[in-house]
Amino acid sequence: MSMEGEKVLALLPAYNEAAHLGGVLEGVKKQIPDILVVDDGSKDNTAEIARAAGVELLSRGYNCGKGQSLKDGYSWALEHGYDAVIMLDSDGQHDPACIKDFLAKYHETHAPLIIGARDYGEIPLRRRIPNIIGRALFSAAVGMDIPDNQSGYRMLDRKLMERMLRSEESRYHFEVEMIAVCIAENWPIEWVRIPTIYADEVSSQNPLDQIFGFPKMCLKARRIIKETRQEACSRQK
Ligand SMILES: Nc1nc2c(ncn2[C@@H]2O[C@H](COP(=O)(O)OP(=O)(O)O)[C@@H](O)[C@H]2O)c(=O)[nH]1
Ligand SMILES: [Mg+2]
Repeated sequence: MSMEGEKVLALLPAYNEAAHLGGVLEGVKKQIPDILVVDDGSKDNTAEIARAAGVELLSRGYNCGKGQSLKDGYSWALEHGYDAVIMLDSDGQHDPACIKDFLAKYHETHAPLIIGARDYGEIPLRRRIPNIIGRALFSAAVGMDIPDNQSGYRMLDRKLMERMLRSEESRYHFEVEMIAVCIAENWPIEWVRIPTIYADEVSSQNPLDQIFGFPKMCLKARRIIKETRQEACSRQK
């Protein structure tokens, strides 16, 4: 999609999302014509649904993880001359109608990273408490208020896509690493409000990994910030 001469691509990672992908793509098409689905060894007919919808598709026979699929999507976008991507989940948790809010924010700020932040007030209490604690701990770890570190609804410019292709993270921590990279590089992060949608979806993340992985993730974010800043300092010497 062209916005003041800028080409923007919608990027949807999809793993076994046959039940939701078709509906999500219909919604996305109303907002933006250029769409890429990255299917990553799905065992259902995710790929057929993308083909039937007439969108661009990268599909491989084995699973490499969400982070790797996003990187594949960025490489494709850069090769095809896109200036920015808007990435969103294919499981129905992200309302495609918000794409226009990302475009408006990008137009206004040209921030390298714009993240869709869920309004925690809308989340059931059982989920809200861990979210509030997680927000406080993560924000303290990285030294900046990060209202939503988990959200996969994001817009990235070329500079950040190129930078993230250097990441070695292939799975979920990729998105947290992206936040750390922006903080370390002093690249502004902007936010748009998105609704919280819990449908019948089941997360493919293991709950124990989510709990015990959290402190590790905070430490990793701190380490990335420190190392990236050191790298920048030694470049300047
Ligand atoms: N291509 C690809 N997509 C994935 C993979 N794992 C998850 N996804 C997609 O990433 C999005 C978020 O995954 P989900 O399991 O719902 O995570 P959660 O909502 O953060 O709990 C969905 O669109 C998934 O289909 C993967 O290994 N490969
Ligand atoms: Mg989900």
